[in-house]
Parts: sequence; C-alpha cells; structure tokens
Amino acid sequence: MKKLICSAAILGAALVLSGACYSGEIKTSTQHWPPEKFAQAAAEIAEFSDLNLLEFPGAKLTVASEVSDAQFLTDGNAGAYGGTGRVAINGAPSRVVYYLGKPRKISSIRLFSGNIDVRGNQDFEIRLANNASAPGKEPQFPAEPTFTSGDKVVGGNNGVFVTTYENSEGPLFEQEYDWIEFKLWRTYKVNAGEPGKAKSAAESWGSMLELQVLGDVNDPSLFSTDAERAAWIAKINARKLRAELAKLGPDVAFAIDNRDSLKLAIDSMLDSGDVEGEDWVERWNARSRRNTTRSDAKSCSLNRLLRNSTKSYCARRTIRRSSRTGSPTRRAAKDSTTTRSCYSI
Ligand SMILES: [Ca+2]
Repeated sequence: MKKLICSAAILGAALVLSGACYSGEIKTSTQHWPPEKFAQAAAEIAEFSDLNLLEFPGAKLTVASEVSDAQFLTDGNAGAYGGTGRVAINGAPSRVVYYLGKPRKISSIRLFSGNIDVRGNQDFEIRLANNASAPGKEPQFPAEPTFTSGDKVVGGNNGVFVTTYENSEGPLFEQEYDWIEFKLWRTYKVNAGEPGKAKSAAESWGSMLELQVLGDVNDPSLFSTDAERAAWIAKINARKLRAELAKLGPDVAFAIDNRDSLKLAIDSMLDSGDVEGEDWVERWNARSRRNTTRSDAKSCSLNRLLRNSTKSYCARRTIRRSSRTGSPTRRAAKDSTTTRSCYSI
C-alpha cells in the first residue's frame, strides 16, 4: 500500500527518517556473501554501478577524512578479496561527502564492505541534503541521520556485506537531493552485534568496497543533454574494458593502474642502449625475421593477386618494423633481407 509520511519515524533498528517526505515503503535489507562467494558479490557491485549517481557528470567527492584510496569507493569494482580495492576507513567516524552535481531523485542507496575478517563489518550513518539555492556549496546536514546502521555493528564478520535502502514503489523520496554524507566508523576488531559508534571497541580500520547512490534508468532527468549521455556511456564502456583486460592477470591489472610504469617498461625494452633491452630486441628480431619473412611473402603474393603495389606494401612493413629495431646497422641488414623476400615472389 502506498503511503505518504512526512514526519520523523523509526522503522526497525536500521532506518531513521528525519523530517523527510516519501511515498511507498522504504525497505532496509542486508546480504552477506561468504569468502567463497566473493565473485558473486563482485558481480552485484558491477551490475548496478552504471547508475551510480556518485559517478555521474557533475558529481564529485568533496570530503574523505581518514579514508584511504577513496577512488575505489565508486569504481564499480569489488577489487581483490582481502587485497587491492579495499578502502580503509580509519575514523571514529570517517566522513565521506559527495556533491551530486544537481538535485536528483535517488532510487536506492547501497553500502558494500568486505574483508577476510571483521574489517568487512559496517557501522555508519547517512545524511541527505538539498542545497540547490547555493549550487556546489556544502550545506549544513541535518542533525539526525537519514539512515543509520543503528547502535550495533552489522556484518558477516568476513566475506562481503551489503546494506540496501530502496523503495518498492519508486524513488526513496519525492524530494530531490544534491548532497550526501556518509559517516563511517572503523570496525576492527568488533564482531557483528556488538556495540558500535561511541560505544564501539574498534581500534583499527574497517574495509569498504563500494558506495552506490543509484538513479532510476527511466528517469528522464538523468542526463541534461545527449552529449552528456554519450560521454557517460563511453566512460562506462571504458571501465568495463579495463575490468576485462585486468582479468588477463595481475601484471596486466597493475600495468593498467600504473601507466607510467607500463610506458617505462616499454621504453626500456625498446632502448638499444640498455643491456637487457638489447637482449630482448635480439630475441624479438630473430623471431620477427622468421615470422615476418613468411608473412610478408604471403602478403606480397596476395597483393600481387590483388594487383596492388607490392613495392609500396613492403616499404610500409619495413618502416613499421624499423621503429622497433635496435642499432642502425642491424636495422639496415634486416630491412634489406625483408625487401628481397618480397621482390622474389
Ligand atoms: Ca570499489
């Protein structure tokens, strides 16, 4: 049944509403994935990240106190279990604030945490605010939290844990919001069910994996222009490609995240003045001579059949390969060999 509530109310231990109007019923749910189900949790994070308003055009992180690697909070990725991708929450509480760029309808809010131990538990408060009268200026957030995990720490004590707030009949609230504040308490070494916040015995950081403030895919105001929509889709596609490439192995994932190191490695391999680079170039040249002589011959033959210019094709191949070779002497010798093979067809 649809309801309209405009006064402070408490629904269970995990939800507090403060002076906010909303239609329908807001549901609070939690889910725990044990360590062996980490991949399922990662898929859940990735599936909904396309609609994360914290990453939409105009949105930005404005405060991240006592938080490490805050960029991982909204990257749509669970990271590695117990490894890279975790965000260390070391405050009591830490404060994380996002500006959404403009007032938006919020469909649901989800907090994902995870680790091999109780660092993956949760102890938090969330506050929403609308400060459209002063765009981009952080408002005074309400004294009472919009949502809270309550007086006790929640979680699964390991694996991945998510708390979700959603409305079965539409957006969480009729009102739009352009600011959201997360207060996150550290959780080590506190088990789920033990006192949180001011009464917490935690002495070390907790581990958040992702914060999602989701929009509705059918909301026509999600994008201001077609160009903005296109830019967002391009950003999402690039992120998915990166995730796919990272699956090739940890070295590839490291290279993607450290492009300066990747460039340095490539330059080193191609640098003829470097001893190791020389060895690599020699090996590459030997393999390249074997492979490209055969492929050039085949290609040149094909080109002749197609009545293309065999000479110009081979010249292009030579130029391309020369840029990878070592000393001018070796380059000239190899080029001449390649050229003869082409003309011998
Ligand atoms: Ca993440």
